[in-house]
Amino acid sequence: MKGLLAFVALFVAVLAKDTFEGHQVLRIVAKDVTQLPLIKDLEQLFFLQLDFWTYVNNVENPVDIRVPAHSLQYVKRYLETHGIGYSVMIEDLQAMVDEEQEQMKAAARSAEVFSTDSFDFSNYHTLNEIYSFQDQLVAENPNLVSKIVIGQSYQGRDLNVLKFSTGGSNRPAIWIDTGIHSREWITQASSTWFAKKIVTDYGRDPALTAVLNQMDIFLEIVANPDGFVYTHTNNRMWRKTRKPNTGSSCVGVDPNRNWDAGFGGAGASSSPCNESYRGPSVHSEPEVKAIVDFVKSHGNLKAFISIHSYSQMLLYPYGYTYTPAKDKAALDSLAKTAVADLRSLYGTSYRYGSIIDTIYQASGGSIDWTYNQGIKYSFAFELRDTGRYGFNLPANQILPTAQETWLALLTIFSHVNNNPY
Ligand code: 0X9
Ligand code: ZN
Repeated sequence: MKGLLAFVALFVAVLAKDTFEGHQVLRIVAKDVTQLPLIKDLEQLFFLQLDFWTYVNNVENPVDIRVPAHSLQYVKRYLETHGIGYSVMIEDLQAMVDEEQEQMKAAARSAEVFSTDSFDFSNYHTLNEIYSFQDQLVAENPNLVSKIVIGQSYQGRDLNVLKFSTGGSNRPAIWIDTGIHSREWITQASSTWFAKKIVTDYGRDPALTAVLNQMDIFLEIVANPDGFVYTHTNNRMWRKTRKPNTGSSCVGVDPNRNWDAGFGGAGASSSPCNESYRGPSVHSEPEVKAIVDFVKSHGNLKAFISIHSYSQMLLYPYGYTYTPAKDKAALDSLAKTAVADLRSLYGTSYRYGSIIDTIYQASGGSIDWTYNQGIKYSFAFELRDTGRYGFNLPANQILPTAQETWLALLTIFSHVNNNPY
């Protein structure tokens, strides 16, 4: 009976999986500001079912849009008619998703992780595998790592945070979250590697050791577990939470527009069907509220780093306002050093600056809120790549991405540790 049920469940899951057959990702480059509203108008044409991977904000940044097969002709003709330049970034999205699935299947794996030494860091993993990895890491390193459950997701999954601590009580601390946007798979994958790196290098790498001798590190590898599970079972391109919206058939809130920092302002949507839907009220999403409560009750976080993908950027506040952060000069110079260190490994180049100047206006974002709470070193990363693969970064780039990002993280950690405030 159990076997039959499992079979039926699998069958339903397979049937329900969204396909991206015939979908292309177009990269649109506005040649002047007059073209921006024309591109923005596409957002309002709901029948096109466009998925904006980057948003319309300024002329410097291209706009990447996933266009379903049935809308391709319309969109291309629209752009051509208005003289707006574009290129096909991803020719066949489903082919990329299939390739990713094949690689996941080909890799030897087990849902239960028996040793973190044999964990396959160069492959993508399911939620269960990552959660099992976390428990095993704690079991192997009880004096350094513990697991804290900061709350439950909308669907009732534990929101797990790994705490790396060498002692003391309520030491100054660094927060890192990954995967708040569930489809950004390279972030959860890199984060899993960071967790192992910390236990491996403590006591060996002088820079990390100095940091951990005075500070704690909190790492939330899967900040949006419901969304993450959904990317595996139903829709690889799912970004938001999985909470239903009253009065709409569209599900989910953008957990990076839901924070109490310029909430509801420009750079977020009030429409539940939009990928940047801000939600019904501030901190309406349990995944966000759990972090808010943790940050407040901890009270001694000195750095807050939220890791996203893609576009290769290191960003600092603000995203909701053009008013420069009062620590802009300090943040800018630290970002500059961090991206230089990142680049030193494989030559990967990152842009850096405030969110609003560098990427686009975004209101209700996490690091704006933490910065306003007094956490001076609030940063957001956008990891690899710059659009060739977008959210479907091939698994063979996990290790290099994690390794180069680690260099930037260590630079930030050390700076924070050496510059108490
Ligand atoms: O739009 C976003 O939320 C981020 N880009 S993404 O493609 N990963 O969705 C950029 C905003 C960065 N701001 C904060 N993290 N606060
Ligand atoms: Zn993101």
